[in-house]
Amino acid sequence: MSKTIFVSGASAGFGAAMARRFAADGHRVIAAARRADRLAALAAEIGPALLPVTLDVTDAAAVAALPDSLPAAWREVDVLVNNAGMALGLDPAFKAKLSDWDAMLATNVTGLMHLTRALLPGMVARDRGHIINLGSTAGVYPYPGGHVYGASKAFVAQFTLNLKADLVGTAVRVTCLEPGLVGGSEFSAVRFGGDQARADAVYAGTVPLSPEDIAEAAAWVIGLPAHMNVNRMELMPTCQAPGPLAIKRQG
Ligand code: 8X3
Repeated sequence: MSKTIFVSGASAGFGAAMARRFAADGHRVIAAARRADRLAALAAEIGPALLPVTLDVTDAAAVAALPDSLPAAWREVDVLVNNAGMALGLDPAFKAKLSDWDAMLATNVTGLMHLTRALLPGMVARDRGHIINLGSTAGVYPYPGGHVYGASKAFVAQFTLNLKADLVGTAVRVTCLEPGLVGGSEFSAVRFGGDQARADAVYAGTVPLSPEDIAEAAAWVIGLPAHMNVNRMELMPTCQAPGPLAIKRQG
């Protein structure tokens, strides 16, 4: 059955891959992002199955106004993919920029909360819907320099489970997708302030997951029978594993 799917952060990476995949599967996609030029290119590529919406998820007023600002034929959102998010910096916590921490929380946590709060009431009223939140293995397994990024993704995972608790008795589903190493997106370039060589080094010699792999997982999750809810799904490439605990040896 064709669904109307709202994807935040749809101008690149996982979001753009999901927009392409969902449209190819016969769904309609509301593609939201800050970069209107990227969205226009995606709309030109995908055609009328895609509605581009310029939106900054950290703009609380714009997010609150979103449901009523959508064209009437697009207002009944069946699936919200809270994909917008980023990591900034990999310095240790005692050197990290406070402004980076604030920016990560504003998008990964507050933006996700606000979009959820804006679109969830309609889903509950229609007794139909699915929220897919993009968590991360960084929200489960700590690593040096992960501090606020990992903590923001731990929030996403727990928020997902707590939403589920409130939605028992409705037909609305909630899922946290938790990818590990994924190449082919702007993620690492953004984390390193545009240093492409440093970003490329993250994936050197690996076969990471791709944005299309994440879209595959999302497509599977939303296509499951209505009585099946995937609470959390952790995804890693075969070449990755949760690391050993750190030990400082003497001498
Ligand atoms: C991304 C996972 O390990 O690259 O969410 O930070 S990691």
